[in-house]
Parts: sequence; structure tokens; C-alpha cells
Amino acid sequence: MSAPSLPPTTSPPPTTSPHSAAPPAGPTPSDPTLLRLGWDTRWSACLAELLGLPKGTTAAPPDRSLGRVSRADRGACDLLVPGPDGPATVTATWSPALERAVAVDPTAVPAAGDWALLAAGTGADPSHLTLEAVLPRRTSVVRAQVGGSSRAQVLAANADIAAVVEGMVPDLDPGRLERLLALAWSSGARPVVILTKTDLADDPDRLTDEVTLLAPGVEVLSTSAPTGHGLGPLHAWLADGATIALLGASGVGKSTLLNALVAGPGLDGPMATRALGAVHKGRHTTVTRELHLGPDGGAVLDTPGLRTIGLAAETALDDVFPEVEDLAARCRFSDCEHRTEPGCAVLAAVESGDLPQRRLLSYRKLMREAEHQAARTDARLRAELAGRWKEIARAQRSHAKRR
Ligand SMILES: Nc1nc2c(ncn2[C@@H]2O[C@H](COP(=O)(O)OP(=O)(O)OP(=O)(O)O)[C@@H](O)[C@H]2O)c(=O)[nH]1
Ligand SMILES: [Mg+2]
Ligand SMILES: [Zn+2]
Repeated sequence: MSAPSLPPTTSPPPTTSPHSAAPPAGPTPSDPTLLRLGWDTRWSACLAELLGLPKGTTAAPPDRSLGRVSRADRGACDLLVPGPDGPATVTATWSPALERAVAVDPTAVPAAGDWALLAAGTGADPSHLTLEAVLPRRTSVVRAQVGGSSRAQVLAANADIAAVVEGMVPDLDPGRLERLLALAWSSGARPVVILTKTDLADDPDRLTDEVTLLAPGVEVLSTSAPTGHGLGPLHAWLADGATIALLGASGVGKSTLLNALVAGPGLDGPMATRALGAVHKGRHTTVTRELHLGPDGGAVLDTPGLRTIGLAAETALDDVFPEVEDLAARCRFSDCEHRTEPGCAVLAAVESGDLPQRRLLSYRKLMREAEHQAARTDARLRAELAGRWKEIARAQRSHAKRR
């Protein structure tokens, strides 16, 4: 499982005899299974920096190991780790330090796709694993928390591709697509659109063209899981080692797609899907976010159908609506709200038919929402900061009293 020939992470004492028991080196980037899970030299560098290890260190400390979160629950996670015969799954519980970090920052909650540092238990149960820390994410798909809270929720960590999945049947929902694209663009991963169920659509090419107009700068794939149509690029990305996160409403075919990608035609995949024939119902089949490895590399991250897709405060809408932003740059007033202002290039484009009115309304709606969310987040941060300072002041007062 480990590569004993690698340099230890800390300098050994110069007197070490070649026969003394060296501590086992942690998994390293040259560990093929770790690479298989998505590890690379950039992650090694990140880990070394995080632990304050000398530059060029390539291994986790001897008493730690690495794993990739495949499924996250409150307080415990399933992780993919290098096993004797390739990837294996283990369960680890949160360390007290992680519990504390999560109490301060909800996005510190481990999420499917995260890389984690694990410690083996000592004492009563040495086989027990603790999840100590999560490596800083390269990308994260985040939605604003639902239910009146301004706290954000990480849907997918470290995806290379954030795929917005939408079914051609029963109906495409342009507003939902734009909203999901906002999430995908803001994640830092490469956004793509995957249209499913081409086999059921009357005119799949027309629908694909329509969606291409809604998603400037984004590759749009039209696919069918049962026939395998259009899956080529997805297989190629996986073979390149990419992690693909699937985002979309319930019933659009995310789990069916995952099964087709990781299991191959005719084979049962790992995810349960809705029974055929129930295509038009809005029931949620998948209830957890799960990462599954591709057959020849890469990984697919399935998510439960998103009912509400709240935009997080820092959502980048200029990527989603580049043509509106371009027009806005030509308005007479720099603070133009594109409502009634004279010399408004956006309104002129709607007037002439160059910009669909629906597109402007959608832009306005998402803009308002992101601004509202930003204000709420600011308010929460202010309150949290005030709370923390109060705590510090209290501690100081009781300290002064004791003296
Ligand atoms: N004909 C056809 N049916 C499909 C296709 N993709 C998905 N389906 C069907 O659509 C239904 C819903 O698919 P699921 O994969 O369960 O959808 P989901 O997006 O995972 O849904 P949730 O887990 O609820 O979020 C199932 O009956 C699938 O068989 C497709 O490309 N063609
Ligand atoms: Mg599903
Ligand atoms: Zn304007």
C-alpha cells in the first residue's frame, strides 16, 4: 500500500541504522491508487504547505494517510483510500478539531470529492479512523442554504467539470438551466451542459441549438443513456482523470448517466434510478451526494435532484449572461439598471429583438437574488465577528478578576 523507498517526511537522525524499524511512509503521489483517485503533484504541494513540511516533500506524515470523500454525513464520512488491491472504502469520524472548524465555517463540512487527512485511532480501537482536516478545495459547487439561513452548502468538491444536467423530455426549463449554470460557473470547475433523453425527444437538434444560445461559452452535449448516444466526450474526460459533478433537477437522469458512465452498457451501475415509465414524476430517487470512480479513471459525483437552487453571495453572473454584460457596457449611464433609463443599450436590444426579453428578466431576477444573498452573508459575518469579540472580551474580564 505504501512506498517504503520514498524519502521520509522528516529528516531522520543521522545515526539511524539501516536495520532500525523506519516509520511507514504515508501514501505518496507515486502511489498509483492515489493517482487513480485524482491525486496529483499539485495536491502534494498543497499538503506539504498545509503541514508546514519542507518544500518538495511528497508524502503524508508517517502517522497520517490520505483519502477522498465519497460520501459525507454529519460527523462521519465514507472515503476512497488506497487498499492492497486498488481503491477501497473506509469510514472515518470527524476529529474534535474538525468539529470546531465546522462550527465557525459551515463550508468546512467535508463534502463528496474532498481530499482528507486521516489519522489512525490509538488506544481502544486502533482500526478506527479519524478525519482530521480537509485540504483546501480547488473548486466547489456551492448553493446558498435553504430554509431562511444564509449559510452556504457545498454540493461537490474538487470537480474538474461541473455538468448541468437537463432532460429534453418532458420539457427543458431555461430559467433552471441559467440558475444551475450560475452555480457551475461560480464553482471554478469547467461548466458543461448535458442534455439527456435524446431518444425520447421529437427534435433533439432544435433543443440542443436552443440550449446552446442560453449557455454562451459552454459546451452542450446531447446524450441518451440507453443508446449510449453522445457519451463519447464524457468517457474521454473520465479517461483523462477528470472528476465530473452532475447537477440538476430530480428525474433529469443524473444517476442513469452515472451508471452508464461507470458501469458500461448493459451493466447495472451503483446508483439506484427511478423505474422506467415514471419519467414524468417529480419524486427524488437519489438522496445523498456520492462519488464513484470511472472504469478507466476519473470519477463521477452524483447529487440529489435540486429543488431549490439558491445562489451564493459571490455568484458570477457575468459568465452566465455575457451578452447582457456586453450590452450594459454600452449604456449611457454606468449605473444603468436597464429599466427606464435613456440611452440604455440593453433595452434597445430587447426592443430590436436581439436580446430575448426572457433573458433580461432572468438576468434581473438572479442579480437581485445574488445581491440579497450578499447582504445577508455580510450581516451574518458581522454578527459572528461581534459574537467572537464579545467572547474574547468576556474571557479577558474573568482573567483580570482572577488576578
Ligand atoms: N429514455 C431515456 N430515459 C432516461 C434517460 N436518462 C434517464 N432516463 C429515465 O429517467 C428517469 C429518471 O432517471 P434518474 O437517473 O433516476 O434521474 P435523477 O436525475 O437521478 O433523479 P433524482 O435522483 O431524483 O435526482 C428513469 O426512469 C430513467 O430510466 C435517457 O437518456 N433516455
Ligand atoms: Mg438520481
Ligand atoms: Zn442599461
